[in-house]
Amino acid sequence: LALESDLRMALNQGTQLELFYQPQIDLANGRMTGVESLIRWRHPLHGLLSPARFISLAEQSGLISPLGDWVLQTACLQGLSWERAGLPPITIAVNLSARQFNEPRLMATVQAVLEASGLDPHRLELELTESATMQDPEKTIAILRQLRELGIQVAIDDFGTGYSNFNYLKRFPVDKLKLDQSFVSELTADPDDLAISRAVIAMAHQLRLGVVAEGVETEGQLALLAAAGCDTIQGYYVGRPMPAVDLTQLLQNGV
Ligand code: G
Ligand code: G
Ligand code: MN
Ligand code: NA
Repeated sequence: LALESDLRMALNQGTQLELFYQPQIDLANGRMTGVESLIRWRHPLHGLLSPARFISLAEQSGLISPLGDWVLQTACLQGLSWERAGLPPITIAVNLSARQFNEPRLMATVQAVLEASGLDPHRLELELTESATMQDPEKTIAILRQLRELGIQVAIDDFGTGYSNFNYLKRFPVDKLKLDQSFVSELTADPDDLAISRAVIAMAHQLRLGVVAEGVETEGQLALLAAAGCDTIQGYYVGRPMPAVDLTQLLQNGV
């Protein structure tokens, strides 16, 4: 496949891949307290490619390993550079695919990248989907404990869309749930989505977990989420995924 060999080349060469960063705003004080790293590929022919175009290809071909390493390393170095510049402290969230999370070398890789970069592990957050955590739930619990011991934060991504299993949610030592954007997009129009969002937030808090609402695009959605006690919001309303230089600018302006 052409795209697969292009991706292999992009990984070897290292200049076509770029991380974008999307702000996360703490509703308690209106400040940016984190960013989610989202990969982009500047393909020489096809232009800027979204991960939807190449992540599953990377998973199938095994290229997700070097790709994931690159993402983790780049995000940690960027986080360190923001920290060194004396900018307000933020967490850097990194998405892990199911295959990446279930690789035996995950812990060694994460530890090596943290040590090499010098980033405070408390600044790193890993986003896992329910499908990644449910492949082998007992193994997941062991890995989550090790990540926690390092001080890394863990969030369950796309919460509510996967194989939600409350029995395991109870046992998984995680820090946050990311309320999927499918519940947020119709929040002001669909009472069922509002009911689900409120219930997820209330449940998360009872379990001592934070909630990040994704895909917040309007002030109306923000108001309902704030009233429901949501901790953090992310979405076009507060900022699109953007290149590191633009995120730096936002941080410097004290947003
Ligand atoms: O950035 P959005 O703009 O298009 O991302 C689309 C999907 O790609 C999301 O599900 C997101 O979690 C995933 N994604 C983005 N960046 C990464 C990454 O660095 N690694 C993995 N595994 N998935 C990513
Ligand atoms: O699966 P994950 O949550 O990691 O992916 C986040 C995806 O959602 C990315 O593709 C990102 O670009 C996209 N996204 C972020 N904010 C918004 C938003 O406000 N509206 C929409 N429609 N998509 C968003
Ligand atoms: Mn995510
Ligand atoms: Na998500």
